[in-house]
Amino acid sequence: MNLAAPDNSGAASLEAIARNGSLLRRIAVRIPTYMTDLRENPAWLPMFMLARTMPGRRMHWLGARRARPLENAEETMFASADRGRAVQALRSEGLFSGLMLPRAIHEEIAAFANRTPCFGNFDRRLEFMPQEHAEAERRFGRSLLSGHYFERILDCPAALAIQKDPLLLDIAQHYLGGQAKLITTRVWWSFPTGKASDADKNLASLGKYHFDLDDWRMLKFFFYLVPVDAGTGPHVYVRGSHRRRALKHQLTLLVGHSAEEVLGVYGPQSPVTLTGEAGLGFVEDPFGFHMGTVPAHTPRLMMEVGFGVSKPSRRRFHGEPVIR
Ligand SMILES: O=C(O)CCC(=O)C(=O)O
Repeated sequence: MNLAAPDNSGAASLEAIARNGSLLRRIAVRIPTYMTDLRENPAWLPMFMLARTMPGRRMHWLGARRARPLENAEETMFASADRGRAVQALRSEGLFSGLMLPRAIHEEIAAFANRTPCFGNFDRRLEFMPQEHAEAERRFGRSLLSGHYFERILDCPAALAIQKDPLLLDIAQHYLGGQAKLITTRVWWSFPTGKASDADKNLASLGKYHFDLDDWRMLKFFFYLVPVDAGTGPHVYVRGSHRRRALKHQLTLLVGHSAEEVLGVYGPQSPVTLTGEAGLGFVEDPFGFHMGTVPAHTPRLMMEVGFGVSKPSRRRFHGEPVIR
């Protein structure tokens, strides 16, 4: 696979307009990205138009193939995990929590992250060491809410071990169907910063409920690589929101909606805030509404391994949101 990433210069400002400007402007700035996605995979267009509607999704789920038994299923690092329970919880709630990484694995990734420069706000020009976050904000003259490793994370054997763990593929194939394949692997920091604009937060998927629309059927495994409490920007998932969708949220090009609107549909008890120790993993159907929150005091280091059923997008493999 060619993992060379496209030049992302200006991506942050484009994405900022895309999330905050008028609807027409928001669509207009994304057109080059849409065109690239379309050229790379023409089947992207029907997905983009129809996968947001419940009838479209239901039709697509009918094509889910039976999962094949994995020959190396026993070789998982998640000794006590139960695939059946995970898949059942995903079907009913859209979320399963309680996968625990071995200590040596999450410590190795955290050590890698601490000695490797990351890229701020998805912009390859904003490169800095994570410990030097405050200094980097001064140097670049802007708030840095996220720091991604993009393809650099493939140099970390522990991250590759998670990406290739048979339990993840097994859960993905039993939930999404036998077509399930790896579509993303990313590791990134979310940093506390007093100065983040709404555009920065939107770019980092923080602070606003949204659903993902990168494929017809998707599953995302998230792992915390540092302890995460209420002040470390925990992830939030709205239980049950993967199974039903208000018509107004199907018939719009927007994927982000206010908490008031989302909780108005699913109820105030529906969000789960995921806090826990370093190594905690959870898996979700990202068609359900979810968001990260902005860390109040401690940086959060997190890994995502995503599965889908279509050809993976080269651009999105490590999380890059927009190209020019
Ligand atoms: O940072 C987070 O917890 C949220 C990530 C997210 O929303 C996504 O990957 O779609």
